[in-house]
Amino acid sequence: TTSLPVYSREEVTKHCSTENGIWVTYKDGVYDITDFVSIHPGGNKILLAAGKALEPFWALYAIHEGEHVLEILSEYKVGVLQAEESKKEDIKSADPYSAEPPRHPGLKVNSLKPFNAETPAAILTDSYITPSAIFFKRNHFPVPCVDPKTYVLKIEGLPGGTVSLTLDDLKSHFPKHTVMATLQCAGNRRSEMNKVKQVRGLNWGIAAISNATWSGAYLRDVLYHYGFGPEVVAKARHVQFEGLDLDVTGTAYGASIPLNKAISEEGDVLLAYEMNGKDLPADHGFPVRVIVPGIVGARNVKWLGKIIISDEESQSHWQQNDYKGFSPGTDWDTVDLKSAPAIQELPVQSAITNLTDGCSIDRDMENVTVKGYSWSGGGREVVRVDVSLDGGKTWHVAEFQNSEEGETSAPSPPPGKAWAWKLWEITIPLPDGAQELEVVCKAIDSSYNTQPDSVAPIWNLRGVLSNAWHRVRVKVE
Ligand code: HEM
Ligand code: MTE
Ligand code: MO
Repeated sequence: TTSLPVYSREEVTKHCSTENGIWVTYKDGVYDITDFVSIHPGGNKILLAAGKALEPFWALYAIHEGEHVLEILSEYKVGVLQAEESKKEDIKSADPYSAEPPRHPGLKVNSLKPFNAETPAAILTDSYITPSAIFFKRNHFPVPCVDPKTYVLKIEGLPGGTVSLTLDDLKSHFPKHTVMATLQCAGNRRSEMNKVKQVRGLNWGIAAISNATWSGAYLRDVLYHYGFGPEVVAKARHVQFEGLDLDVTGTAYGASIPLNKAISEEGDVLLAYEMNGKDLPADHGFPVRVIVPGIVGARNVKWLGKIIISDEESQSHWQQNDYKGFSPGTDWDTVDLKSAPAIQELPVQSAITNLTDGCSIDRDMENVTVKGYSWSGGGREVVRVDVSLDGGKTWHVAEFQNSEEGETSAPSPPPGKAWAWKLWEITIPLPDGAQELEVVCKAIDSSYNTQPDSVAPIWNLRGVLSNAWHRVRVKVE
């Protein structure tokens, strides 16, 4: 074995620029991460740790706790830190997560800091409208504490200059509209991609998706009220949103949507201040968030602080370098993050919620019941869900929950405005003598788009857009 050179802290500190190389320490190891910086999934804030110890930064992002992160780091080891010095490392920083809201104990937590959790799959489709407490939560930073009395929403890019609105302005000057919309994270079902080949991101199961009613003012009403018109249309293409939640560098979460979607009468884009008939909960963007029905969760900016009408997309990391799809052949060494468009409308999706992979059912049962959800992006309605018990050789058409089922019913949406999911169910006779079933579902939307049959051809390095047929193996015992 070769023994690595020993470096002092002072020496490491000098390596904090691209010219001298970017070095960091972790415990008593010294790492040259110059080549990793541009492919870091968390973006260039990694440079904050240049020449320093990683620990205090990683303490802010528990996402780094996994073995996979240490594995990546180990590839870049170039030396060890002088013995006495490594013990001196005790840089404590105040915990920015000390004021997080209370959360439902049933949530399946993916990461605590920032808080990311999904609804338990078994209860996901128990109600058509997901109770807010168990609605999936996807935060990139600490939840900001916003005082509704002093809250101001700024709008830039209108002819009359910057507009400032209070929460009261929003509630009292504009008609209140309620829209039922399903939100889905781009990373929903990422864990299935991980089984094909490791991807980078939170290991979401099938429940980074939930359905709620949202109430507030239409974004278009607000924009038109403050002077939006042909003059703006001539120059602008995008509407950017900035959150009030900040990362360690003071940069806000941000995203943008096409201007057409924002102002269309058919778009139903809301500046929402209520979720399921109550004030927005802290985790879901209190006091105001934007709801962009049919569009990937990431653009539904919470804790909305600013709206910017612009000729360009949001320059935020999440619009420019993340939430994009790539070829299965693209890896972190070859990826050109700028080359793909930002995800907006999501593809058609469905999953089985009442059976889990590896579960067993009683062979004396005559029938097997399969339940799940289905949804598609862009307001495309799911028109059919097919279910198979034999891995896709033979198929049965599932039934949507209908109006006879009381509160679980979905009123049929106008064409092109199917913002909410459709829950489905089917009971199929148990095939004679079957030892094992491979239960599969796939949805078809109003454009006759359907889900791909397997994960490998849609695998991508970030694990987004995971919408292959959902397959669950069930033992018959
Ligand atoms: C995400 C590795 C340093 C901030 C990630 C992920 C990996 C990674 C693998 C994706 C994790 C996952 O989703 O499974 C590393 C390595 C580092 C490093 C190897 C050191 C060599 C840092 C530093 C910061 C940082 C110093 C902050 C100052 C972030 C953030 C994310 C992230 C914010 C999350 C992005 C998101 O929300 O999806 N990092 N990281 N990282 N990293 Fe790092
Ligand atoms: N808005 C802000 N300000 N900060 C965030 O971290 N996360 C986005 C989006 N809006 C986020 C945000 C992502 S990736 C998703 S999937 C949805 O919020 C999740 O919304 P929810 O937590 O209400 O389910
Ligand atoms: Mo997301």
